[in-house]
Amino acid sequence: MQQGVMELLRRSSHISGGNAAYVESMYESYLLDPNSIPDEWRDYFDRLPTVEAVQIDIPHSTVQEHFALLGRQKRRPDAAQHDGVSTEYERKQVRVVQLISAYRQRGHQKAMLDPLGLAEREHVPDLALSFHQLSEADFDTTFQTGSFYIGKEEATLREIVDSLERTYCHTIGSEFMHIVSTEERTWIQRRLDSVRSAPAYEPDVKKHLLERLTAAEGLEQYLASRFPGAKRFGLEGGESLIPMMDELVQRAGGYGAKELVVGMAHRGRLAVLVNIFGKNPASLFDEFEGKAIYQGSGDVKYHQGFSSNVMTRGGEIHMALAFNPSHLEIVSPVVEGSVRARQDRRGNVDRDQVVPIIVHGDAAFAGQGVVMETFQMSQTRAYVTGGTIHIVLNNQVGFTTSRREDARSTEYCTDVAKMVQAPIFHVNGDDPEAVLYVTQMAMDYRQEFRKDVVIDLVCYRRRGHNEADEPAATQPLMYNKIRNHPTTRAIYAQRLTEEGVLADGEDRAMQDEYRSLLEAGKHVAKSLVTEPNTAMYVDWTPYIGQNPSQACDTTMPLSKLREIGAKTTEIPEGVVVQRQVAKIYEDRRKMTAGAMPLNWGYAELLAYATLLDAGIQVRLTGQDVGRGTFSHRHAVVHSQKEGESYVPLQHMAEGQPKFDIYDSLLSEMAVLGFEYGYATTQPNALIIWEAQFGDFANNAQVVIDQFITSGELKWQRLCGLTMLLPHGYEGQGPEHSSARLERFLQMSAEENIQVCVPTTPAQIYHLLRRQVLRPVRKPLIVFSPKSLLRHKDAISTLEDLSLGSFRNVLFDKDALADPEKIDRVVMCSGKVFYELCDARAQHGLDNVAIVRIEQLYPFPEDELREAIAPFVNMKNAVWCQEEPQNQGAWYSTLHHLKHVVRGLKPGMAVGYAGRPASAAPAAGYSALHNAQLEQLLGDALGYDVHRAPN
Ligand SMILES: Cc1ncc(C[n+]2csc(CCOP(=O)(O)OP(=O)(O)O)c2C)c(N)n1
Repeated sequence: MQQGVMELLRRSSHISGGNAAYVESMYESYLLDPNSIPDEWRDYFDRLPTVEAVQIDIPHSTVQEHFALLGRQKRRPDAAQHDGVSTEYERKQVRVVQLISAYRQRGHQKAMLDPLGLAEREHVPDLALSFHQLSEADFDTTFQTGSFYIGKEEATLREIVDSLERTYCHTIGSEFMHIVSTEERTWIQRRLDSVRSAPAYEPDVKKHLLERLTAAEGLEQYLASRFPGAKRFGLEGGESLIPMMDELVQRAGGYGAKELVVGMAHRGRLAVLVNIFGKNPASLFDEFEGKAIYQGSGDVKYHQGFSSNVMTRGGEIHMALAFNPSHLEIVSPVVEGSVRARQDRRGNVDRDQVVPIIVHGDAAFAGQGVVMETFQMSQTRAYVTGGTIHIVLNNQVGFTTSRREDARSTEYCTDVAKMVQAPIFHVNGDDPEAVLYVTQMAMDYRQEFRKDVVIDLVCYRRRGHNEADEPAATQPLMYNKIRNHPTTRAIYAQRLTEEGVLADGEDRAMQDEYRSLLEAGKHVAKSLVTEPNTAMYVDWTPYIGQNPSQACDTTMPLSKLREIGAKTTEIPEGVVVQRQVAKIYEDRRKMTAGAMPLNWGYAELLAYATLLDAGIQVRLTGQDVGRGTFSHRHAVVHSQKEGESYVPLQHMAEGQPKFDIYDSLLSEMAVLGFEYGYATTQPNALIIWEAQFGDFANNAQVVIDQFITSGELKWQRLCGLTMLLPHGYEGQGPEHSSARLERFLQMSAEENIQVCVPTTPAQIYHLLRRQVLRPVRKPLIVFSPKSLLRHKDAISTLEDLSLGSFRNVLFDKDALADPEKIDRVVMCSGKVFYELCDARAQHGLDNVAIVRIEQLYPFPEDELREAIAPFVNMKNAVWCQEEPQNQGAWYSTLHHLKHVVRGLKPGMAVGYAGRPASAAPAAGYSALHNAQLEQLLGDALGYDVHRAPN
């Protein structure tokens, strides 16, 4: 386009000589940054034809108008009126515009961001006058200011440079020119330019800032003196976080927000708990003294969550600090999930009533991959939360690792945020007013654009990584500097005294007041609501202390089930369904009528549909869940005509609960973390994450280890999340066979989770219903099938759904017909059952019973005993699995099997029939896979695999 436009401009009879040069450079500036040139010129270039339309003439009147304007602008009293001089002036004018643009692009690199002054302020060539062919000799020349000098059309170059330095290179470094949206960029630019990045705050605002800094410093000092050497991951050096958080809460409240969910790591957490959330200092001191009473296995004090209500200028606001493990950053998606659940609960589609705030460490933010995943989720349909305020508590060191050479390759620790074009405000933590200003701007940006924004609070760490560490051992120069560096509070108090804002003794009085409150063990968060509005909480009491093995009635009258089934297959006429999908829906109609056996996909959808009918929300996410990786679900159909999608389960009845089904981005870790956050916030819903293949869940292992399996025992936080993990040895190679059952079983203890391997459509139907109809909220890990989705024998009837329930153990009905014939009992889980049945039939074996254990944890010993007790002539008991011996359920289940078998037949061993131990989950060659299968079936059923069947 550029060449074409230039040509067009040149050919215009009105543009010649110096004028053309001026317009050309103006146009170049426009291409670089449309906001860097005066509005009229931007509009003009915006309206220029594209290269294809370049032959079309620009109306002469338009060009004339602009040159009339230009003429007015250039005829300065100090400019001589002959052509040469005015051309030179015009050139300079353009250079000034380019200089302004350069400051916006790169001013942050020169800004004074480091309170310690250790980071050398960079020499940024683009900001030198000479780079733009300007010099100090031009200082007193007056130029047009374009969109920079808001409210002032022209200024001397000296004024312009002074203002640029103040706006872009002082204690705030703003990165926003990477944002593609002109509207957003202009918004930020105007905010910064209008007050030169430094608004004049009223004395009471300044005093409040100092009071909050006093709180931050006061708590750490108090803890240091009362509990010297105790680990608390103090905030010292980053005290500005407290006024920042305080402002975020107040400003969010002012916008009408009702809830805030905060995620943060160890650093400064105690200060936030006490000074922002209003945790009673006395109970914190009890924890330091080991007096606190914990339930379950508990957790350290700087991982504990908390919630409270505080009063803001816009009303009461409920705040939750998420429980988090030591694994840095993994709490981020959990916070997002919790926020989304709250927004959904409120029906807050504008996402302005619940706001996520996440505090990061600089090393963790730059290093942990889940940060990128969480950003990538931030605007997707399934996971959007309307923008997160990210605060990086950038103390310039990670444990002992220095920031530049080792901690990262990026320029800033915040660079990852640019991938979603978030604005990034770097701010010097020793300038509390600048901190306040960027905080206000960040919250305003979030509420205006509903997108993520980052504040990089550049500060330092006064002590070691924790209070027992000696930091000078690894960062000698930095700590030499820190030792002599006054605290942020002291610097600001001095500034306010000099400004005359503080009267004599006021500073001391503030400190004394805070300390005496602490000593009295009183609340120090002034806006805490002592009698909170309980309507803002969800009542979890119905789910607490429930027996996880309690029975559950999941039956439903057949007629009602048929009625619901019919609705799930209704597709409006206008939606033209693809041929295979139409066949699936047609088959479902037949299944509803009882004309066809019911398959897995339909049973699963009926579980959702019946729950919706019972008023229960269902949410299902994961990669390709709409169709289903194995094409069995087709819960979302796509019209072949218009391409739009239609979800029958969203059209079951007027005012039905939400049925959310979203294909996820290609992430496991952040997505599973998000769903954990959602499920721990919303008890009365079926929340499901499905892995594409079960083995991919290991990308989310941290979420599984740190939250799903241990969260309840560490933090007493219930979670009813369901994970569907496709699992089964189909000869597809080492990947995609195993969802690593052994890992989940190894993590099972204290009734923390449920591990199930359903093998029939009726079983998955009842299992999913049981998960939410029982008042038990425990994570459910389902090892779901692949080939069984279409297996001729893995079928059920509508009656099985209507009348049955989930059975932890499936008895062998055929064998029970004549139990005395049975001398061999094979116990198994999952798909291998069908292979065992086929082999038993092929070999004509009538002495073998095959019992399926469909729930492996909590292990159903009583039901297993009941299933095999009738086989009084049992001589062999065998566990059969398709997984290798070191994997699958064998080792973690053996003690239960032995206990049951020996209870019936004292001294009897339990044999193993399965693949030999293996480093990889499965064989890479299908011939080997088949040979192993034949062998394990023979071992289980007790025949010689080398002899042909009868
Ligand atoms: C995933 C993970 N890896 C390693 C650690 C160990 N660790 C704890 S704090 C820390 C340094 C964090 O540095 P930074 O993010 O800058 O936060 P800071 O402690 O400086 O506030 C490390 C490596 C951890 N907690 N989590």
